[in-house]
Amino acid sequence: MKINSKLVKKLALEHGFDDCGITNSLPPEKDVLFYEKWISSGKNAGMDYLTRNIKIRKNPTLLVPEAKTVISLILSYNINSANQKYFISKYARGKDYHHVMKSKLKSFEQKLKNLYPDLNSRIFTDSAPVLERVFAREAGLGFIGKNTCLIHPKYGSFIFIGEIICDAEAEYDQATKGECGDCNLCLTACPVGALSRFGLDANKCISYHTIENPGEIPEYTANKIKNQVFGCDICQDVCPFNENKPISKHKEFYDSETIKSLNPKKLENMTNSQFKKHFISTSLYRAGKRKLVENFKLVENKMTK
Ligand code: B12
Ligand code: SF4
Ligand code: SF4
Repeated sequence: MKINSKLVKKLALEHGFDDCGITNSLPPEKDVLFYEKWISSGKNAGMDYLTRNIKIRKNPTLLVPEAKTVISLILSYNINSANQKYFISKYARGKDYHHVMKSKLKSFEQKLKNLYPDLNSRIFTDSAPVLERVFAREAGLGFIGKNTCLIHPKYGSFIFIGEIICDAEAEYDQATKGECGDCNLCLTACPVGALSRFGLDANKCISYHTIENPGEIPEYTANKIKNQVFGCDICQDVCPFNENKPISKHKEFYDSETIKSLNPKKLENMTNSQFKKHFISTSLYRAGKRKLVENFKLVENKMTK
């Protein structure tokens, strides 16, 4: 079976995605090698899940039988929001993108299934062993910068990636050719020196330690944290490719009252069930109340020094 790529891309834009590109489901060897080297040098820090399922990352037919095609889709979250006293990464100021992206992918997949009833497919965003940035680049949705982010020519890097992997054939897009050139702004701006030509070293990264690391933040990184309670956007904020980009049309990602009014006292006084009620629809919920309280303590200590 073959899907009509032009039609699928047109339907994706009509469905509200900001862009769509289509590529074959085998990731290039150079990217697989890069990934394996990244893992073997320990740059994944405590994210053990990244060391598992490497076979699947290399070969998506283990996720979707007979997989041939990746339909890669993006949503911009370039929101117009002033930084606050306690910094929360832009990606987490509105609704949890996993929910927003998944529901959009699901309804779009259904549209495709109505059009192609024999299509066998699955949707993914963030949570599966899929090399999402690589497929998006191969699908012509942008290049991968030295900050390791996918940079879309129209929307910049404040974008989420999702994909539909399916067993149909298609006309494929050309991979994006752009690059950073001589620019090194993100490398020099990163307060912990986590970026290099070997990728991002999560052992140092503020984003990793304030979001994903369930344990104590090591001294080296803790010393460099200023007001970052959850995540870090420095290597994207300094990027010239993010200047003058259109504001996201997806209101779900705009600042939510819950996040805007968050402060350490309020958080500490919340019961676990209140925390769940207020935060379950946001990306902060996954980190958990205890982790957020610890992060606030660290930041408050810095502010009173
Ligand atoms: C683990 C993870 C993290 C880790 C590690 C990030 C990292 N840079 O590796 C941490 C917690 C730090 C993180 C932070 C963020 N993340 Co994150 N994360 C992931 C996850 C789950 C896996 C990424 C991964 O495999 N990393 C390992 C490296 C080696 O792989 P990679 O980054 O994909 O890079 C590949 C290519 O870029 C290429 N490559 C890169 N450099 C080079 C150089 C050479 C020479 C070659 C040949 C190839 C090459 O090869 C690599 C692997 O094949 C993906 C979802 C997914 N399934 O892909 C989301 C994902 C990458 N994250 C995303 C986002 C939005 C973020 C944050 C902005 C938000 C946040 N969570 O704070 C920050 C951004 C920080 C940053 N500068 O990357 C988006 C990326 C959007 C974009 N524009 O690129 C993703 C795709 C989730 C999604 N579905 O939208 N993340
Ligand atoms: S997210 Fe922050 S700490 Fe991590 S690499 Fe980017 S600038 Fe450095
Ligand atoms: S800041 Fe410069 S080096 Fe870093 S990703 Fe953007 S263009 Fe590339």
